[in-house]
Parts: sequence; structure tokens; C-alpha cells
Amino acid sequence: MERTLIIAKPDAVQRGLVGEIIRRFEARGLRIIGMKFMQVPRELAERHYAVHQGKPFFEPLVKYITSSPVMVMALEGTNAVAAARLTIGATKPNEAAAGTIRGDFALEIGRNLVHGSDSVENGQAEVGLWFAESELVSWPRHNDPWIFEG
Ligand code: D4T
Repeated sequence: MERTLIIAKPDAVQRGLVGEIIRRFEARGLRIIGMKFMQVPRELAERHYAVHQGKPFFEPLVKYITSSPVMVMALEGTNAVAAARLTIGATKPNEAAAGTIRGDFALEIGRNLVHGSDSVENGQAEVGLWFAESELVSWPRHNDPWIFEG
């Protein structure tokens, strides 16, 4: 089953939008397999954003994600990565469609509320980076057959 890592970033926590954000992924049909509220250590932020190292926005990005606590989620489902990205909306909130999280609640790229893995490979890798295997729960959900056809 495909996995994706979702982070409700510091602005989502500070603005009291964590419940709303979780609600949207649950309603979409994604299954929660891990969740934790944490202050992100700088080293983890640097590893998570390693692909952006050296870019002008790298330092502000690391500062932002470590500035205050976040809620981190591992979600599972068919097409989990693409579905979550569409639920989140475009990286630049001013380009995000209404009805998406960013399109409904955000205005600026440096305050874009949520992270979602951008490929199936990164989904697996990021869940592994942020969660120990012992923190993930494999469970049968009673309504799975009404969401997953296979
Ligand atoms: P994250 O990773 O936060 O979910 O965002 P996206 O997956 O939607 O976008 P990304 O990886 O391309 O960028 C990561 C992060 O960097 C910020 N950023 C990005 C920025 O401040 N200026 C920029 O020009 C870009 C490309 C926003 C999100």
C-alpha cells in the first residue's frame, strides 16, 4: 500500500488548523498509520529538506519548520501520494485551487501550512525518516472495503 508523509507545519499548529487538516485526509479515505506531535530538531529538518540545500530559501525553510511544534502523520492508501498532494494544493498558495488546504487557508509560500511527499519513492523514504517502524501501526479498518476496491 502506498505511503505518504504529511506534516501540519508550525503555522497550522499555531493557527489551530491541525484538526481541519487531519479531517480532510481522513475524509479522503487515507488510513492513518502513524502520528506524532513534536518539535523538529534542526538535523531532521536539514535531512528532510536536503534536496533544497544550497538554495536561497533553504535556511528560511529550516527555520520555519523548526520554529514551533508540528504534527507529523504517516498515511496509507491507494494513490496516497497523488491524492494527498491534490488535497494539499499547489506549493504556492496563491496558485492553489479553492477547496484545497492551501487554497482555503494560506496566502504565502513560506507559510503554506502542510507538507506532503511528492513521489511514491519519497513517500516511503520520508515515512522511514520521520517514524521508527515501532511507531507505525498496521491495522484493518472496518470501512476499507468501501474505500479500497481491490
Ligand atoms: P513542502 O515540501 O513543504 O511540502 O512543499 P512542496 O513539496 O509543495 O514544495 P517543494 O518541495 O518544491 O518546496 C519545499 C518548500 O520550500 C519552500 N519554497 C520552495 C520556497 O520557499 N521557495 C521556492 O522557490 C520553492 C520552490 C516551500 C516549500
